[in-house]
Amino acid sequence: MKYYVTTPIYYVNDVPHIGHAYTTIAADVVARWHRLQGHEVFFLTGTDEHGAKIAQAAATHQEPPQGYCDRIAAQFQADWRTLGISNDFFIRTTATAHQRGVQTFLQGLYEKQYIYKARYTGKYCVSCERFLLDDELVDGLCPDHRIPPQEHAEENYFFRLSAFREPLIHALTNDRDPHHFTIAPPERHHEVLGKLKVALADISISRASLAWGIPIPWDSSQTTYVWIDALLNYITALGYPDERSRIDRPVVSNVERWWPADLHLMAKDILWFHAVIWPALLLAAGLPVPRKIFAHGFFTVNGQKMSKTIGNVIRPEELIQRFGVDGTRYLLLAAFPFGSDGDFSLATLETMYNATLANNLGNLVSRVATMVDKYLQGRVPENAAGPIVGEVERRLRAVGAAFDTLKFFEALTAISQVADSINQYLETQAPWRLAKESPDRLPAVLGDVLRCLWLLALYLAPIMPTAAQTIWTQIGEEGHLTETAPRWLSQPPDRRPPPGPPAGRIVRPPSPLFPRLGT
Ligand code: ME8
Repeated sequence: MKYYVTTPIYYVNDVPHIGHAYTTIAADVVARWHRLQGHEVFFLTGTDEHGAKIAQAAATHQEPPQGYCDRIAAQFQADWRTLGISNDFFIRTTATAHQRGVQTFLQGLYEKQYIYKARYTGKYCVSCERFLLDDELVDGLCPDHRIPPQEHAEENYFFRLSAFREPLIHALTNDRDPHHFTIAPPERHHEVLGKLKVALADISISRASLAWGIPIPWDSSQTTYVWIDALLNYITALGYPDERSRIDRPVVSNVERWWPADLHLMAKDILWFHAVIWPALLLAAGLPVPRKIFAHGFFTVNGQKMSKTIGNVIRPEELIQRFGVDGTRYLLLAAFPFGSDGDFSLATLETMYNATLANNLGNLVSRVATMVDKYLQGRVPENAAGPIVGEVERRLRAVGAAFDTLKFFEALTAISQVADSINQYLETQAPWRLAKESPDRLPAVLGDVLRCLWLLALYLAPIMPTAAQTIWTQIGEEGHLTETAPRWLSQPPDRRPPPGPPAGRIVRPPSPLFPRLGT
């Protein structure tokens, strides 16, 4: 099975913050979860580098636009490396190959007469990079950015988006439509469908007065509207239009191999572009539409929208310094259900870190390693596989199902409850008492717990790859978890070998996985 997952490509008007990290970590979890099951994955992220907003940011920094974009794009790449993001490619919209792909795509639509020229007057919000309708304005201001939109009146090229209203409604509501696709969570599907049913107007796809963009191929006095340029990244990253493979049949091009995307992930702010404009562009070009579009919620920080003006923008490195990379990945996804809006405060993240990571999970791993070291001379005992192992495996299978449906919060809650149960099992079995009263029962109890930790590490790996590998090695496994896991997970549950490290392996003395935070 193959799986193509994307994040939005982020604007380089500022350095990455935890809003960008949130979606990128979620996409990384999905990518890692699929790889863990032995699927072939293409995971794409990148940066959106054209348009008025970026031109302004470069001017503010007194840098040439390309140099400015290079600097910020490098920052995104560095942050994603630090956060353990396993993207297979990083697309930048100022790359020559992307620009060529955009021009080929637009030329195709122009030749099919999906593009026409008209005069346009409208109110443009540079921060949104879109035109706002009069009824969207609040006191004459953009509702999101609280700034007055700029009046625009110019000749532009338009895309016949209105022609796709019926086909899109049909594709969304009929699963037998060859272009069927889904929008999740369901409330987002209803929201898009509701709006589509009201009306769908053509959209301007070029700018006459903005130089920082991709020239329209048949009229170099205009540049491509940044959103059209940006959406096309999802196919130009695959090498669209793949001239070589057209000559080279039967070689399968990367576009044929990976397109359509299985999942476009984003927050709800940019759903309309992905759920309506993007599929319409693809339909017009005769290309398949993405299979699923998932729009998660928007979060605030201490109850306020993150903004430079308020000064409450949190950078990923601030969380990493406090909670480590794995802690940050865990906490961002464990704080509230994926798909809902939420709020972060450093104080609640700290409480959660100490309770679930330091006290529960970290402590569990370290006490098991200590006991195996002390009572069994550090050796993994023969397989006993008591009922707790089957129980933990069954509960963790539900975690897999939660990953499949992007229910990260539910997955992490379940993992934490499993860790709780294993801790309770240790309390009731009390190996420290067995050591005195019936030492012959010790191997079975501790062996079971080791097997449970093996399972826990496996299901934790998409979220906390480093901690999972540390647990894996600590309980006596050799090699890399990501190499063993696909062989195990890809088999039907009733045919899998028993979980756990082989008997006789050495369990290493504990090192703290998640050091407790001082108050
Ligand atoms: O919109 N809560 O880029 P962008 C949750 N370039 N997610 C958040 C967030 C928050 N507070 N803040 C940001 C663009 N995000 C375009 C996209 S794609 C073809 C072009 C995340 O830099 C979330 O994924 O404004 C949101 O959709 C995205 O950042 C917007 O990033």
